[in-house]
Amino acid sequence: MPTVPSSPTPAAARLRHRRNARTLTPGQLANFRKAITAAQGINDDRGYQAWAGIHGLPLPIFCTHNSPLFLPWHRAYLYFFEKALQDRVPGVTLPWWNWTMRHDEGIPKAYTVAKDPQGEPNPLRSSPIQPAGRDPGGPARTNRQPGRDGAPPLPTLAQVKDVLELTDFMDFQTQAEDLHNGVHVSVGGTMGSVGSSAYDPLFWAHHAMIDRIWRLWQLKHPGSGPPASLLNRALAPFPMTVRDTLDMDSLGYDYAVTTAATAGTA
Ligand SMILES: [Cu+2]
Repeated sequence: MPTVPSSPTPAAARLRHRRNARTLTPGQLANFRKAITAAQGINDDRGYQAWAGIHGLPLPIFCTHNSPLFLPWHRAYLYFFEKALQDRVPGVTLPWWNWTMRHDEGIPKAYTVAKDPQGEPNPLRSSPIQPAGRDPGGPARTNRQPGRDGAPPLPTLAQVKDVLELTDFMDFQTQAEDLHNGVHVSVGGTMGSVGSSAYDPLFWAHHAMIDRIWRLWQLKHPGSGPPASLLNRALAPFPMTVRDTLDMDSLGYDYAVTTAATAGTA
């Protein structure tokens, strides 16, 4: 179990911005790759394998799907994983994959090219999967199968806009999770497995997009949120409750151009 800080960073911390994976500067992309590579090189509970293992395998499976905690739990997960990356490279943030854009390209090139500009293997393309993190008989590295026969198309901007119109948090969350499921299935391979999906570096970019959609929804429906009965629910194994995930100022991050753009324009 990775060691997590005892409490979220206080409000005074500087606000950091997550960015669109397709518009990272070469320096931002290089820093993010450096952080992932550094995390991959650590074999204790600060390392990539340990963080990926929280979601699904090895057991216990902590992630919450089909649950009222889906969005808050994954927000906490990304928050602490991003902190772990910032321990490797100060200031890095998780990019998001806006899967409503560039359906012709599909997965952003940052995540698909074989080599980085220095000719080193691209750590965002695939990751090892520790033996206990594999599905029975599953592969030792992550893989993807987008565009295979039967792969559903990625969600569209119109679908995201419809979901953002929903005024009730639980309705919104359920439909956002449905869109999210479709992306996992569309990518296929490791991303199609709850047990192993978090080992694929693309997982974090996909979930950052889901988290961003929640942020856009929060801005659109300022008086709405999870029902009071959920606010004190704990988000194990993280030292956060649902309430702790609601205020971006206290979390210390936001999405670049969030307030100016809809989900489709960045
Ligand atoms: Cu997911």
